[in-house]
Amino acid sequence: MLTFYSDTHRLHHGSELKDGHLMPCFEEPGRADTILQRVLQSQLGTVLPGQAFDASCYARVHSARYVRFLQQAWDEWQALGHQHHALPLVWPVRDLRHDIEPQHIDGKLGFYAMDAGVAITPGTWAAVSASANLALSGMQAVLGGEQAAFALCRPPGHHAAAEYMGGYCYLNNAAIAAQYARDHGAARVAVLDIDFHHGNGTQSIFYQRSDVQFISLHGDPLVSYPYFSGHADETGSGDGAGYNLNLPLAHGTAWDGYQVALAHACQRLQAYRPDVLVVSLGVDTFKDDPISHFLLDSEHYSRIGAMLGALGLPTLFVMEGGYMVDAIGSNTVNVLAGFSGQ
Ligand code: SP5
Ligand code: ZN
Repeated sequence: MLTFYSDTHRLHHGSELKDGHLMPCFEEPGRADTILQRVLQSQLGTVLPGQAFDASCYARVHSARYVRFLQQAWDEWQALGHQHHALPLVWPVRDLRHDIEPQHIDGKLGFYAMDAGVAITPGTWAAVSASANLALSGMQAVLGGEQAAFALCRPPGHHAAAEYMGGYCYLNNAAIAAQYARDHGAARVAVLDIDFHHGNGTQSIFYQRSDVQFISLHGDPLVSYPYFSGHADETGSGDGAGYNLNLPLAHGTAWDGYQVALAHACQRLQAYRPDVLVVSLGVDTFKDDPISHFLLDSEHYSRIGAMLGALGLPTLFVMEGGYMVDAIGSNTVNVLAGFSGQ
């Protein structure tokens, strides 16, 4: 399996609120470093740098003004004399106006963010665009005939929707890759999201479409981030009715419960008969993950990989979350090796 990786991720490490304190984000550069190290140690295959893509590829799933905001936010923030990271602090909830884009950067940050886990730093745009380019490079390889590819994306993407960032995510790498497949010959694309957190951004982007199926296994939003998305009754609307499947699971879910849900997801994927599968691969379902609440063990990641491999679909894996840094390299590679029958 080809892996796509770029060092540019190092330019981004944000800050977030944790239990009322501003702290360096759990989503940090060491994550990608450990995963890369494990990929290199294993017999997985070649690691490639990926190539540049035009920002118009991102604007197939994000709005043009949102992409422009991401590109310009640091400069606007810095122009006010700020040196620390930019963070949103006011949000247009419920009956507040969200039909007018504010001019002031403080307003724009809240307008384009769902939470305070998405700091803008000097290197954020470079890192998020490089991350999306890895997903696009991986998809290009799969469309070119590779059975599978792994985009070692950092920052992750699945919480980012058409017009907002959130949960460490800025550009939705998986959605951008899925759309690229649609634009280059695939009639139907499925996205399976196995990160612990609901992939609200990916769901939102494809919610009204039948050409991209979205399936997610995640912590029940009644008790898990992102709290406001991911319930089982979200099944798609309009043309997309029936093409969105959420499988929320209780805190404390271990392999026995997890594998039943994953088998159900696999059945639905098979019934859809996609030309390409995109897997939003988060390994924050691990028992020792510091911010999540499932109880999977390292061996279970091999079994997840084997179940996905049995689908026999051209597959792009896109890295999402996973914060127990010592374990995420082996857990991630276990999925990929399990998929490849190793
Ligand atoms: C890509 C991804 O995995 N994003 C996750 C973003 C989660 N952000 C909020 C997490 C809040 C968890 N608080 C847990 C406190 C643990 N003591
Ligand atoms: Zn996650």
